[in-house]
Amino acid sequence: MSNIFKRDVEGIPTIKITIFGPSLAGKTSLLTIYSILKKVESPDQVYSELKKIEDPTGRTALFDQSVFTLPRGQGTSLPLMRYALYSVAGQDRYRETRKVVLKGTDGLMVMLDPHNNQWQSNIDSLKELMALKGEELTSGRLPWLLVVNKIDIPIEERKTTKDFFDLMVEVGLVSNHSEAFNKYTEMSCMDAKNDLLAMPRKKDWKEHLDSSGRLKRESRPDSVLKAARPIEMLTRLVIEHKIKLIRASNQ
Ligand SMILES: Nc1nc2c(ncn2[C@@H]2O[C@H](COP(=O)(O)OP(=O)(O)O)[C@@H](O)[C@H]2O)c(=O)[nH]1
Ligand SMILES: [Mg+2]
Repeated sequence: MSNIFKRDVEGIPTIKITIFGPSLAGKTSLLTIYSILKKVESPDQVYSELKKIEDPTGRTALFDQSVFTLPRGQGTSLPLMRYALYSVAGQDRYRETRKVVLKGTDGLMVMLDPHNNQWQSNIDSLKELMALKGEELTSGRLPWLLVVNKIDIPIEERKTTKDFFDLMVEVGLVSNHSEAFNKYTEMSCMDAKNDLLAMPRKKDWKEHLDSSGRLKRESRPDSVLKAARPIEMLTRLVIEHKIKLIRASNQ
């Protein structure tokens, strides 16, 4: 495995994924939903429950973190691995903590807020990110995806997909709309949370459980699929990227 995969205190190769974005975008919400989902679907893969470091008002003060074991795919030769999910504290005053949380990150999820009155905070956040990690992101050295949350907000109160593509080009994250399209997803943590919490109240609830009482993966509501997919895609991108590095270093 070489040292391309970092190892945790138990010596298990662990990849670090960080969610970066402005305050209130929904970063903590996404980690919360993902943790609930894993707990009901695959409790054996929850290595460390969600830890939140909050200030007295309930805002993220340093980071949130949870750690999961990677499911072993059929026929893969990958050893036991873990992925640690972090989200940064988005408020301006925590700028210095964000640098620390970003250290050693293997994959980056940018999470933005489409609400009209949050537009400037998206711009500030992306500019900060470009100053810190721009070179790694645009060169392909750091795998990343961009997620716009809160797509449940009425269209007249939020920015459009095109606005976000334009912004991605403007800050230099991508060079054109087709590149932006390949990195971009929209979702709603609120819809995902509501749909997930409504499931046990459904008449056919039992049909969604396997023989051990776990939620079947194919029973994920569409909103939950959309919320979990970027994390799962990014985890895959990071592993593929690292495997390429290992192959290159063995040649
Ligand atoms: N309408 C809507 N509100 C959301 C959504 N996700 C999160 N929120 C709300 O946005 C606020 C900030 O969420 P939080 O997860 O703490 O954001 P963070 O600062 O990025 O960690 C909270 O009031 C959430 O309830 C969503 O998908 N839709
Ligand atoms: Mg937060």
